[in-house]
Amino acid sequence: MNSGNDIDFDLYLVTDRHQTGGRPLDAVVKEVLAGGVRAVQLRERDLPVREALRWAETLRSLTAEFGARLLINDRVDICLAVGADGVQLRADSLPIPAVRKILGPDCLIGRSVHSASEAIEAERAGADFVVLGPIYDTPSKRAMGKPLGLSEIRSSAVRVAIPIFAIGGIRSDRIQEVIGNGARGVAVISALLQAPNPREAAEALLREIKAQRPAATITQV
Ligand code: 3NM
Repeated sequence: MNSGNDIDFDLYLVTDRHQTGGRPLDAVVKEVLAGGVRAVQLRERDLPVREALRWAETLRSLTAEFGARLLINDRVDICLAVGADGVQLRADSLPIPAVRKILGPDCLIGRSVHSASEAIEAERAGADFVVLGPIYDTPSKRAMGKPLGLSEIRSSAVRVAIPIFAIGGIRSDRIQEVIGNGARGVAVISALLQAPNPREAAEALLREIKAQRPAATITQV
């Protein structure tokens, strides 16, 4: 069973400081937050733990300033140390029930999944939401093989009650179809971090999500 934690965001920024075009990550994240994004995942997987902790502290202050959620990829210890809102778990992370015991009922647990069956498993294990991808081709995930396509969102959405965030190659012109196929929202790296104007890019993505949400229905497979 999941904890029943409400998810209060539709657009989820995932960080990658190598994709900011040389701009400091914190400056770009601040612009994205100013544009209305209410959830950020720290995902700097190539960093030693102490440097990751420093980024977590920086992003904790920034997200707090904007009333936004901060989630930490994989590292439950960093989440606790900086008072983040939750973690984003991978297949090789600690299992969800163990993380729930450590972090308690109120923390957000997101699970990254690559199929409808993994989404079902994540929900059963107690995840609050899943991030499903890669939906489209994306340079950051080519190693993972073929994109899943919209049908995997559809088959997941009819099988799980927790929110699904689509990831992988999401741009504003793709929001309509991912939400139309049952995603609650989207998670992005390049659409925000590579944008020449990250604040405007965030506003545009949020506008598109808001335009689609009232019409969003879950199509039966
Ligand atoms: N996870 P962009 S795809 C971090 O499929 C990540 O689990 C994925 O980057 C998954 O928004 C992905 O630039 C990369 O396509 C997302």
